[in-house]
Amino acid sequence: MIWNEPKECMSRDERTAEQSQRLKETVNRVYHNVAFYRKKMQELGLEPGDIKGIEDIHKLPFTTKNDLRENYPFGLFAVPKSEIVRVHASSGTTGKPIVVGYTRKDIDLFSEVVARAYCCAGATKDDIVQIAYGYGLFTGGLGMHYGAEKLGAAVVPISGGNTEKQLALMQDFGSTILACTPSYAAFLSEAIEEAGIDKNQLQLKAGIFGAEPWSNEMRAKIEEGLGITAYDIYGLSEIIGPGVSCSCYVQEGLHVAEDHFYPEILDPETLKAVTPGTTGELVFTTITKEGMPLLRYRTRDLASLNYDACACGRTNVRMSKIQGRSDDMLIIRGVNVFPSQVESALLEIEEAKPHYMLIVDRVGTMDTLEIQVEIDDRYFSDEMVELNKVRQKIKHKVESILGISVNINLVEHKTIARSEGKAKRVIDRRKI
Ligand code: DLL
Repeated sequence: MIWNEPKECMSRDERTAEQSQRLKETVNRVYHNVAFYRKKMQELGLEPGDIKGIEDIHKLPFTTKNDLRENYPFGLFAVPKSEIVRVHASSGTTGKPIVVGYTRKDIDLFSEVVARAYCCAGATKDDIVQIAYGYGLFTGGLGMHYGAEKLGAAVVPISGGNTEKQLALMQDFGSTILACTPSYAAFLSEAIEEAGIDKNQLQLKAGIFGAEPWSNEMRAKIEEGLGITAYDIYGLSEIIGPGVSCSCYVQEGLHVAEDHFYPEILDPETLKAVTPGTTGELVFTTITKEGMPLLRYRTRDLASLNYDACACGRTNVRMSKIQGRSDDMLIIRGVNVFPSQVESALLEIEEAKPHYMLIVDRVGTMDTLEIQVEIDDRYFSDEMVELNKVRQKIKHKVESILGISVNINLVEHKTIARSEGKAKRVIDRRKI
């Protein structure tokens, strides 16, 4: 079933006409309501009237994570604060998170695109959806929750973690759809096996997994382990959260909700459009959002677009699975981590030097993060107790900024290799 056939199955001509109209409205809105965009457009000598349709999108300025950071927390909102009904936040490149705001209409549109994703995965109002994405500032839990309610399914808002309870409720309630990160899905499938639960006795039929990169091999493993069909859902807080795109039963790419989020693929170096089908950086313009519309937001995610017809009947463009990033962001246990966040934490600690190395690994299905930190000679000690105090202090600071647990490994000054060019700060040993 298709959730919103008129919107998901439009002809390309209708689509372009609608996108053009919506882009013009958005440009007008941000020009008149967001000082940041007015200034950027003025610097380019652009007025809203210069944007005549979607073909003019390349004239518009870009937006980056840094722009969000500089306008922290509410500087990019395009409506008075009284119109905002919810905020979410996600990791920034330093200590401060980036913040996004939604009007009531934005929440409706968020729920709409997530309902489409559930439908893509074959879910209906008869399903029981177990949501094991984190609830809170992260868009995953609440985003998937509102979408499932819009669909009319029964939601089990268990949030992430607490594996024993996940398994108990999955059996007792007969959950039919599981929504969580792919790594947690893999972890649950192992836990099911270890607990001696027969997967064929579970009612689960599909999973909607995203928020981190995963491969088709991983998909096959999860499908086998849980006895389900697994679907990919993509999104980012800046644009809406989950539901920017999702895969259908054809499993050849993710349909973009392009009546709301207009995608471009650009060469990350030249910022020029690549030839269709080529991998480059995904850039999105929100064309219906009210609270915090963004023009040409550089996601740093690498993917390609495919405009061919899809056997499922939806006509909206498909993006490939995410192939990587054009920056150094890592996703560890579903949480976005920038090496620069670690650096800004260390700079606040007297005993630590800003020389560090992140070592990411996957033990079984669980990501681990070890951080090697050089400490100042003055504080290096033979006393375990003293060193432990320093370690705890660093661990506490880093964990409070990253939001995940880490192992801190203290090393002596000048242990970590210095580089003459771009410092190598990360060793990622995971096989995704
Ligand atoms: O991860 C939103 C989300 C929640 C998507 C639940 C899907 C399910 P952020 O925390 O802002 O938002 O992180 C966004 O996560 O730029 C990608 O790098 C990565 N990402 C999200 N979905 C996928 C996916 C949420 N399906 C960042 N495949 C994005 C690969 C993904 N990477």
